[in-house]
Amino acid sequence: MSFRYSSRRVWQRRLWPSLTCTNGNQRSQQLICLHAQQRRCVASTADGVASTANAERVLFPGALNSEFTNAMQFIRPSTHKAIPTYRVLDQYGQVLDKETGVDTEDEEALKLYRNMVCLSIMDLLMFEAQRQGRLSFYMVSAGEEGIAVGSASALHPSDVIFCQYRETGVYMQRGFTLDQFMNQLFSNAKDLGLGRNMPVHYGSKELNIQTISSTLATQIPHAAGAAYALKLQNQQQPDIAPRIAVCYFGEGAASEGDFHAAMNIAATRQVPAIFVCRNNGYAISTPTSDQYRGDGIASRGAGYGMDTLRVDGNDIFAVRRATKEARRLALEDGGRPVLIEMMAYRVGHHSTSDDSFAYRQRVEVEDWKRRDNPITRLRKWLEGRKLWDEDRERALRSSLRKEILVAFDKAEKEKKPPISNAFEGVYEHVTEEQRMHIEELKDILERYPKEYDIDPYEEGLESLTKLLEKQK
Ligand SMILES: Cc1ncc(C[n+]2csc(CCOP(=O)(O)OP(=O)(O)O)c2C)c(N)n1
Ligand SMILES: [Mg+2]
Repeated sequence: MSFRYSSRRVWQRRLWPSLTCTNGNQRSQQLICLHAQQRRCVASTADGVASTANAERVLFPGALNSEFTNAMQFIRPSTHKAIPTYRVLDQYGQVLDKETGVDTEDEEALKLYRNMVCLSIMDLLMFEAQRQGRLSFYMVSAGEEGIAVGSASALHPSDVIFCQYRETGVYMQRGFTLDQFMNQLFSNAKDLGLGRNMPVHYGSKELNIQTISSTLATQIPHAAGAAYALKLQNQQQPDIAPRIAVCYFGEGAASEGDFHAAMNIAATRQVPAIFVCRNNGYAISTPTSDQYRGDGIASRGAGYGMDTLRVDGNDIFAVRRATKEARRLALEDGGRPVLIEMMAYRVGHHSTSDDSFAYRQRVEVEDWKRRDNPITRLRKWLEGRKLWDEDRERALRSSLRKEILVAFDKAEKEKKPPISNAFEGVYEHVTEEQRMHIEELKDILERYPKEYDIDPYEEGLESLTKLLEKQK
């Protein structure tokens, strides 16, 4: 009895300061949480206590429910079995558990297949376009199409998504159009990002996908923070459908400090978030064997106290089912973070700036291409159900190719945004220093018209003159 009393006082002392700067409504909600936490604390202490002479376990504040032992056994990860990899289909497109089956309608499966094929064709064409000098940069998703398309298909459109850069399939599945992709790749005047970002750094407010940033792992704490905001919003606005934050990152990004900070805050705050790690075996030229010694990234999720699953990324049905279940878990008890490690192999080069055969054998890549692939695995399943054949494949590929090239040509011909755009959007008014830069730039462009072709830019030099006048 006396323990219960003192534990309540400890909880009150710990939590009371955070209650002082809130309004009445928030305060009563926090009090409800406080009482729930007290109840949990008391329940977990009721039968195992250090003060009892023959206690079997101790309740250190930092390790609840740990049994005493007189056997000194270091944990040796190398003696443990690796975390298993969840699959629905085998490599031949056969359903492994006939009873559970596949929870995707035929029509939906065909749509997923179409999007994966579209993504792979777009990747090939854009990679070539970069080689021809028509695009400055590109990154393909080869081998990882199932992860992006499959997981996005299991989310709610209002969920807020944070991507790394190899998740073009997430955008495609959410409805980002070919025109929108192409406008961004060409940084033209119709680009949603105003032509200010590197190619492949898409973003869409309408589709609830935050704009990609190249600075590795920064999206992970952003997602944890957004998920915390969503947790509060879900509580405070019960008549709106609850939503979660979803964050994608590579296993290489998981070596950044930001990853660890984000995991820990997400776990301690119990936020409604899914962290999707794409483990594709490489961080540019660094293979996973040089990145970590533990059991992939999944073991870290368990370390942070999160529900965690490892999934075969070549199996789109497994990806979909895992994401659907993760979303359900993420919204349980007001919020809970979940980590899914999706396994795949990066078939393509890291980006158009990389030649991966400088650090890996061609035969390794060829082996993987032959062995497994998310597109061929789904195709085998579709063929097994008589939903697909060679003729349909040929027709689909030819029509997608045409659609992509039409969008490509259109975007290539579009004007670039006005040059003045480079100076806008940071300060409310043009600063003195910026004014000097604008004048200098204008002067250079006027003096060297042969060196600097300003024809492709909307309004030509006029936009700079206008900006200077507007800001007088
Ligand atoms: C903070 C930071 N450090 C380094 C880089 C350079 N960089 C770009 S991508 C990359 C590898 C990331 O690997 P991974 O997260 O596994 O993603 P993948 O490219 O395999 O999809 C590195 C090191 C960067 N962009 N940002
Ligand atoms: Mg990687």
